[in-house]
Amino acid sequence: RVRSKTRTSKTEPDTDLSYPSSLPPDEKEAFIEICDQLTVELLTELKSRYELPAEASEWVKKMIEYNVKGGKLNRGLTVVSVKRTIDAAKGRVLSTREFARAAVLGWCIEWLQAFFLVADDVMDDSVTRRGQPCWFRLPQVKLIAVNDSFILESNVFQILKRHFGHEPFYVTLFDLFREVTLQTELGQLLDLTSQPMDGQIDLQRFTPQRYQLIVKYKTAFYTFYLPIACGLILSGMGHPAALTTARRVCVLMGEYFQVQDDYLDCYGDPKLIGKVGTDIQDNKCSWLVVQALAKATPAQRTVLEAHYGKHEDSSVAAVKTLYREMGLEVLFKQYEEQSYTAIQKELDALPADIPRPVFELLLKKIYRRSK
Ligand code: DMA
Ligand code: MG
Ligand code: MG
Ligand code: MG
Repeated sequence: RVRSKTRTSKTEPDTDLSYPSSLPPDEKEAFIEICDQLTVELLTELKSRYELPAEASEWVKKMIEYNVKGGKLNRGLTVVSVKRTIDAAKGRVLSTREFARAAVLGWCIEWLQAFFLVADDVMDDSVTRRGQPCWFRLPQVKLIAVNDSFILESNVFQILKRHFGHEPFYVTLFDLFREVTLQTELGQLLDLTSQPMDGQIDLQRFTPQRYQLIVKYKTAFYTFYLPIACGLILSGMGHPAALTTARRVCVLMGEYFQVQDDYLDCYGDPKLIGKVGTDIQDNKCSWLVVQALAKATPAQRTVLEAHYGKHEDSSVAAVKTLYREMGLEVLFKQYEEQSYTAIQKELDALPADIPRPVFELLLKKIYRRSK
């Protein structure tokens, strides 16, 4: 009898995994090289195990190249710095292999982010992302982008299984990614339904409480908590108490980060942020509109009611003029300083088992960011 050659779901032993024996000295370059290896592995598996014809795997290759690379890589690189910082405290230096494995986990987050962004741009009807047209804007792509975003999400779990399936902490990692994905999707739900669906504009719903809930779920968990938790788990430091402490600080930083994102949507330079703002047109529960509503006179509120959430250039301009009159730029700068100080204070109180330098580095990277 001929035995079926169909592969069972065996988890590869550690020795099956190859990592580059040397990497460029520049951390970011080395990190990017790992992405190329992961892409090759995924495409090979699509052809061999999933019978994907060359034409279709070519699509996936282009789709990955277009959407996964080209970000700031803050999230992915954070996994590496957590691992490095914890090892350094034990007097150890990362080997090339250890760097590569931390980088693989970092790329899982970058891949997850690519999934969220491809879908987010469809839902937000955005125009550009990372300095190029949004993926769904390409005439040959359109709504295939929806399925492509699912493929990017599945890729995360393929990479996790291949590289960490044999580890005792695999289930913990898997559960973390699954949980953070759901949290982000729920945040996106809150973001997208912050206005009633019947076309009525009800600015009463844009409260600071609603805002905090949206940004905690749609941004903080995947942007800050996920990379830190990944680094802790990979370093054998992912015990519940450490994760809970990390989560609290990450939620604070995430809120600060999304307030900046909302500010930059209106005031950022598209050449730097790589995207054109759409929050006013999209009727988003942005930090700016929440602040404006909190201090608006009845006349100013009428302006917002007439122009917020409208696509005409004149309405967008009217809202921007109002923001200027209300001094929202100054208010943001004040928030930025206050928030920075508050986070710094939290960091000073962190227990010893949390890698404080990593948080400090992250905070430094985002403080007064212009992109
Ligand atoms: C960001 O929301 C959240 C996710 C999950 C992508 P956003 O729409 O403000 O992001 P961006 O400004 O990058 O489109
Ligand atoms: Mg968006
Ligand atoms: Mg969005
Ligand atoms: Mg935004």
